[in-house]
Amino acid sequence: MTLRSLAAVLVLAASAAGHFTLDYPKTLGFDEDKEPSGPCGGFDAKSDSPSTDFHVGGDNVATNLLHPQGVWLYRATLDTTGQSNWTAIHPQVQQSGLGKFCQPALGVNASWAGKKGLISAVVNAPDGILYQASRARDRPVPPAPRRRC
Ligand SMILES: [Cu+2]
Repeated sequence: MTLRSLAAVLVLAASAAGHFTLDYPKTLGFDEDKEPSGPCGGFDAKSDSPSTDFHVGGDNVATNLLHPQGVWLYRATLDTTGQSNWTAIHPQVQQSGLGKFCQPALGVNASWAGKKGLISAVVNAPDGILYQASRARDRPVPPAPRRRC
């Protein structure tokens, strides 16, 4: 086997092992096969899943990428069905190398204080665009720095 074909096999193996997980805030659900389905990785945002505390002024968004690279988009909406009004909350950022990746202080619009909404991490990975989302509720107190990072 040449090095080149070995590399191809390794990339395929990484794909088979999964895509990415949203570790904080808590995901609505993870299913590897459904993760390419927007807006929430195949899970219904309307379900009565509990909300994670998330400080509107800036909180941790922690992911674990199971691909060697990806470009992240972070977005949020007050539409708790997830069907509309998604707003980017950070410029897109490239991750090189697989593994844990954390934004320590992603903030949303200050006017969202006291409200519930959805926070989403989307990655453009080698095998396509993958989605995860979390139901989040503002907490007035900022988190300890890098609490989940
Ligand atoms: Cu994947």
